[in-house]
Amino acid sequence: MKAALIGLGQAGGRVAEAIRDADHEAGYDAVRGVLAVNTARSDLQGLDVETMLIGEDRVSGHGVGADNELGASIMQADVGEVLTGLDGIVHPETEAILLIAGLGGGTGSGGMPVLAKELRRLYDKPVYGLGILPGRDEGAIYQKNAGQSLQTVARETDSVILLENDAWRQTGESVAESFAAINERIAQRLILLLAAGEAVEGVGESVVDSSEVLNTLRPGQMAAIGYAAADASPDPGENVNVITSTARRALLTDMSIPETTTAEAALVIVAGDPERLSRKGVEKARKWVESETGSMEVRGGDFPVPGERIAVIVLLSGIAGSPRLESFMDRAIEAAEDVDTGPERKTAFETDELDDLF
Ligand SMILES: Nc1nc2c(ncn2[C@@H]2O[C@H](COP(=O)(O)OP(=O)(O)OP(=O)(O)O)[C@@H](O)[C@H]2O)c(=O)[nH]1
Ligand SMILES: [Mg+2]
Repeated sequence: MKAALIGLGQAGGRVAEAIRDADHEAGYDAVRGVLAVNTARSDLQGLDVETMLIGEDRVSGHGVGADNELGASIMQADVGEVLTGLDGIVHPETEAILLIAGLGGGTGSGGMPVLAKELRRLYDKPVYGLGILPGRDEGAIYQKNAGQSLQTVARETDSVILLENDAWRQTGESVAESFAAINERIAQRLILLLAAGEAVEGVGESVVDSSEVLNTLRPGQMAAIGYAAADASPDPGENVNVITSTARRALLTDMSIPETTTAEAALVIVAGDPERLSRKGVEKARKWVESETGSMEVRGGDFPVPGERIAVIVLLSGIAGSPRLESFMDRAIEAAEDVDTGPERKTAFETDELDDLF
């Protein structure tokens, strides 16, 4: 699928750049334009993509400091400029626009729903979100921002693919230490999804094409993605079990929203050398995902790429019932209460139960 990427805020810009790099490295040519938008000048300077600074009149290039209402208001005020900046980024052949942001901050969190709404009015193309949710040990303001933003993003985009920052974190690493590694993992998975059906020679009927990705991502729904890979045998017959066990690992151990195994629709993409891929294996994996997710709408197909390994992508759409997503929303609601009453809250040293001496 030919995609335009718009990274909003710090996380958005970095992840957009990582996806573009993964696309170039693999030679897929699915990413046809990238723009990074931020209110913080210094966060744009390190990026090797086209950039745009917004809100300079209000925050002088210093970011919005996790104030997502300010982030939304700045995007609203400067949206004309952003849309003009997309002239060279969104082309007639573009099949989807992907907005990317950390939903816990200010610029991306507030900016994504505002920009999505305007883009959907302007373009006759699907507008998707890739939203990063804060890890469990991030502060209350991030949880609150992300909960608020997620609700609005789900409403204003054609679908939002979610990632929780704890999902692919290695134990012992802080969130900040692992950003680069997490961003690479996001890129590796997203690019397979975007590139499936692109740059494929000698397309067979079992090959996934972009319409299957588009049809799996349903309007108003939240989605998650998982990935796993394994060495494959030169004999496709021996790879039936390799494909099914890899699909199992992708769904059970790697989802971008962990512990998410039910969905309304799903797509299973099996990437590998056509000489090694087994049609039977792909069909078995698809059937297994059907029974595991309880979805009657599971698409499956292959993505012919050279190499000795087989990789499986599982895309789940309609994951509102995910327990992990529910516990995130609980966290966000609780954080909103804390943040609202925050400034007046008494500490242990300022309690009503003890009178001051004088
Ligand atoms: N995966 C990942 N998450 C990030 C990265 N940078 C920040 N985050 C997460 O994104 C959220 C904060 O969003 P940022 O992108 O830093 O905020 P912003 O949009 O720049 O907004 P302001 O800085 O408030 O103006 C937090 O939950 C962070 O954990 C990154 O490079 N990768
Ligand atoms: Mg920032």
